[in-house]
Amino acid sequence: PHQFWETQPMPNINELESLKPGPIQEGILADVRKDPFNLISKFEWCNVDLRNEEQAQQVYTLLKENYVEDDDNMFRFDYSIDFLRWALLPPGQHPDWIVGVKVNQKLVGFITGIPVTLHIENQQTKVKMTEINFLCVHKKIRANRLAPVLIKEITRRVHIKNMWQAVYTAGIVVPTPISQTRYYHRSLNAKKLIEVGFSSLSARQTIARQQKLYKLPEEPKTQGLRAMKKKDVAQVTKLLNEYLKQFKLYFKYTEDEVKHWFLPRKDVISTYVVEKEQGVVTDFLSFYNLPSQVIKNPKHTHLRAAYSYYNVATQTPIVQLMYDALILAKNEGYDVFNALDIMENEKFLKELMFCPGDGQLNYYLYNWKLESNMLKPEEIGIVLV
Ligand code: EN5
Repeated sequence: PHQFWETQPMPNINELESLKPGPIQEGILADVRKDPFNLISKFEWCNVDLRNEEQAQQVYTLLKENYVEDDDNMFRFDYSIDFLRWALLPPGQHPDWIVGVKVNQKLVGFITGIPVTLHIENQQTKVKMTEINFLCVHKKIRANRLAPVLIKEITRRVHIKNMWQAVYTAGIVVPTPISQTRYYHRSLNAKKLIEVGFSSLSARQTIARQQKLYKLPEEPKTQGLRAMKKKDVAQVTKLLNEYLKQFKLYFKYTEDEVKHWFLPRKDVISTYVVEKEQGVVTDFLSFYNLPSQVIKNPKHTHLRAAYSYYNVATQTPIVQLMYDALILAKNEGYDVFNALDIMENEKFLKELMFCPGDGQLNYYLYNWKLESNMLKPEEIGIVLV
């Protein structure tokens, strides 16, 4: 059933017992293929430069029309160009890790990697690797088995940089997940969620009752809460790295990376810090903007969704901090606030009236065997965008 994945250094359930923790295959730099994998005729590789307006537009359109949908094909992710630049041009990015496949100048396939340092299971094990995302094949050529070639080609380009592991997530199950997490949703605009079919009314419910149930105050409650600024970077970096150490999977962030990933960018990433006394940042919250296109609806074209990113609470109760996140997101015009059941999120999901969604998110490590084969969602300390 997984013709391709069976050829890859991914443990299957029966092998898990006999493997020892660490890399599954040792990589040999001299053995890495020097030239790109062959494509069927008319298909060509290209490196995509997202700083270029036309190329960014091509990627935007491919993803908007062909990327991830929910199980019932009602919604499809609609990543903006600014978001893609944020997600794919972090410090240290390699130009040939943004890979396209074209047919007669038209982009029909895509896959990306970004460099990360991943800490795995204990604080000593840190591995420089790639985070893979945005694998997309145009709907009209799905029968051509292009996805395995895209995966093999980016793997080759990562190997050339002497890196042998990857981390990625997917809504579907392939061999072999290291964790299975669930999406939770908090309604911010009950009427619209019902109108687009994102949520449904039970027999005894009315729109008015739902609106009342999910009503939020006009302003956040936490004293000293404000948008993150450049001057906060050093403190946020310390708070973040210290916080993440408790998880079995987390990235180590440099100050440059925190600047990139956390400084607010309009309609991309929102980060708010708590500055209680003069100059001391004690907590922060963040969420990113990922709208979905509503596939067939007479009244609405888009759903505005905020996704919980990283939140660190050392002085403010986590429930209060995240309640403020909901209020801020509501005031920024979002219809729904989404979060996974990872990190410490279970501590606020129920109390703040999040409901489990019908979507799962599976986490994967390429060419790495864990000590504990499966991680619990609350042991995961990384969020991919
Ligand atoms: C790439 N590296 O399935 C990985 N979303 O629950 C990408 N469901 O929005 C992988 N089906 O449950 C992404 N409403 C995998 C996720 C793909 C998208 C996806 C799910 C996540 C989702 C919604 C809408 C379902 C529509 C029908 C959902 C019900 C909950 C509702 C929330 C509001 C309050 C009342 C209850």
